[in-house]
Amino acid sequence: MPLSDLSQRLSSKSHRLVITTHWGPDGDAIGSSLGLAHYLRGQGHRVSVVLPNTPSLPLQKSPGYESAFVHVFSENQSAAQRCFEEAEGLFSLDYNTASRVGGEMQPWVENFEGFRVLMDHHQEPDRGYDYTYSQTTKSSTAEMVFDFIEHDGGALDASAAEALFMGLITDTGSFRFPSVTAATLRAASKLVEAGAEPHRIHERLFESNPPSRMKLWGRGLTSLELLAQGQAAMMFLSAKDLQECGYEAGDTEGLVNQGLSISGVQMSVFAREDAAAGIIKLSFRSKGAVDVNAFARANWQGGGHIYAAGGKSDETLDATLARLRSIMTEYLS
Ligand SMILES: [Mn+2]
Repeated sequence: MPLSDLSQRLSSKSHRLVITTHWGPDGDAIGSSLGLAHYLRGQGHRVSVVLPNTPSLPLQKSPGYESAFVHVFSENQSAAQRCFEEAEGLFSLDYNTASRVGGEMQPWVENFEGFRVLMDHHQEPDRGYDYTYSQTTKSSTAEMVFDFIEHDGGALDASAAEALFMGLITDTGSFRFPSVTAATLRAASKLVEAGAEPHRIHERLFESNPPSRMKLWGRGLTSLELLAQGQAAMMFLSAKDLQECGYEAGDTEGLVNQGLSISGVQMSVFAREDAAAGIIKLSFRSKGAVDVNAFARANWQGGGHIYAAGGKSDETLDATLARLRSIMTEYLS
């Protein structure tokens, strides 16, 4: 579907819009949502952003996060629900299926009565959107939002640029994943021209760690185990580890990528015991020909994209690790 269809719809008048993104919002989720919100507000629309739950501390420092138009569903349901009730149009950013927003917010997305727009780079998007922009080759949803804004032709202010640049950085591992293309770098260049300051964003994201994060990374790295003749790396943290180190949300984000830094490793998994939910949360990363989306879908009640996916296990940590050892080895042989 051409982007001009959406531009045309939006340009007809000032709309009330609600922007949503996935549970456990990461840098791309927050960056694409705030970036689009800043832009559309600049175009005269009344825009709110509804996040399913609170993001990590560094992401809370994103420009605009503290604004009155940003709502967290799990924190204030009535305010968030009002955004859905009042909006004429809904955006789904950085998720492919409504269940990704979490069970409480899911019906508000599914039963939304106005027009619905999906912009996302994950595979197999839900049907039933009025405007579907699904590009699985894109580095990030932020890059897709940039494309839309460029196509739409309005002014990109510094706050929007900063938010979108953050989405690019976080979803590309600071421009080093295979998903980075000339178009990604061109978008980055344009965002800097519009006022994004890469060093500030980098400092906010990566040099403001709480001590608990460093302690947990230490334990996680110590748990490293190589599988499949060195083609796979596995790390884990138990509920006890999390408790002893003073775990805060976001502390283990990115740890799974460390496995891929080992020579010869094509696939990395990180398992985290979530005692409150009674599950083991799994993160997968890969490179080359290894597709972790397929692996997570087939075995771990999850999915994502080729090189980055998530899943979960309802078994104990030990049983989960045992199963990972055997099926990862099988998958890579
Ligand atoms: Mn993304």
